[in-house]
Amino acid sequence: MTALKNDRFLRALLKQPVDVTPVWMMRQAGRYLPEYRASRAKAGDFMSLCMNPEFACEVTLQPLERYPLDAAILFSDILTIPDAMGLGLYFETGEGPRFKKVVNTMADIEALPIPDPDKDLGYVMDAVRTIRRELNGRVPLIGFSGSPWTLATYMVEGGSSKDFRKSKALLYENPQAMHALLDKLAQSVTSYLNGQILAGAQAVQIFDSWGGSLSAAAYQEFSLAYMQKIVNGLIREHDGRRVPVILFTKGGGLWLESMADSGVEALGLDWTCDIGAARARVGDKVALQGNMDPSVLYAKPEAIRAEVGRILAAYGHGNGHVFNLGHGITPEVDPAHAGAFIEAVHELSAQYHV
Ligand code: 1CP
Repeated sequence: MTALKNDRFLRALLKQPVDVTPVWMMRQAGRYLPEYRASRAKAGDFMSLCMNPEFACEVTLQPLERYPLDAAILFSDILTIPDAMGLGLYFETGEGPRFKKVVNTMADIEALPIPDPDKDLGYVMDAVRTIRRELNGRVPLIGFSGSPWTLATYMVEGGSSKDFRKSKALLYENPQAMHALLDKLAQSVTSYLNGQILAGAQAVQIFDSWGGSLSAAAYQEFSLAYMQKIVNGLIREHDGRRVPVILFTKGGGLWLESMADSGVEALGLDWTCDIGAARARVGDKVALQGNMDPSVLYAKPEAIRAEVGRILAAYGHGNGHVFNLGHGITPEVDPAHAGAFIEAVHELSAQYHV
């Protein structure tokens, strides 16, 4: 394998010294980029982008052609797993993801297969291999999956939800069924992420986008416990290097201590936490990734720069910070503003690494 030319992202996750704070953006390949919209039109639709390794590679690299990002993230979606379980994922234009089949009962759950990464999700493994080849060591490649709880919400609701009415009703009415579903998803996610690592992903992130919708007790029992199972089953060394794991629970700021005890290398923070206070709470256990409000990118470059400076100062001197947004970049953002953000992180962070 080619040696990495820029490994500051992996070094920061392992709390090793870096010259400047590394930065990437959740959803960095996406609709705010005109070249992404052109590729999607060429492919036909979003799932065709994901399922064709050449297209997935093309859009993964697009933000790296524009900006000096410190990591690439596999272009795919968290909903590939429920699709591979036979639920039939499709996208209604402007409506977000939908499933042809939903999961309601213990019988539905028992009938779900655990996908084989190479047979059922081979297109994702091919995309990882293609992207690694094309990156040629420029920056590390991040693999990812949704958390069991986050995937379960889509499978039970049949798509996106604001209130998680059906998934929470199932959780409280029939906790055994919810546990059975989460257990199957934890097994599926573990082998999916291990497949990505063997195919060449150099770090992995678990997106627990909807963990923050749960009560403190339910979060422990129905989200964190299953992410813990995954972490326990992941390949942690590959090709002679540690493969760091990042856990991102959106809205999880109150539970950082227990997340830090899970054995992951890093926690992703949304913008509701003060990153300095978060650092004091987790101590030396984990690195932190985050946490600018993506809405700051609607403001002028000077305001973006000021907010980047504020977050860098809040984290303070020393190692263990990967800069990111607190959630995905939105389609309305001006690409020039994303550029100003990345430039500001590199320029303003050098003083914290001397
Ligand atoms: O082109 C389009 O219209 C599709 C928009 C889109 C994109 C660009 C979707 C549909 N997925 C993606 C790519 C994607 N999804 C990536 C690519 C890598 C990157 O550049 O970051 C990643 C990491 C995801 C992960 C994902 N998908 C999450 C977790 C992260 C998060 O934002 O919380 C979730 C919740 C999804 C589900 C999903 N897929 C697509 C949409 C619009 C959604 C969210 C719907 C909802 O809000 O419920």
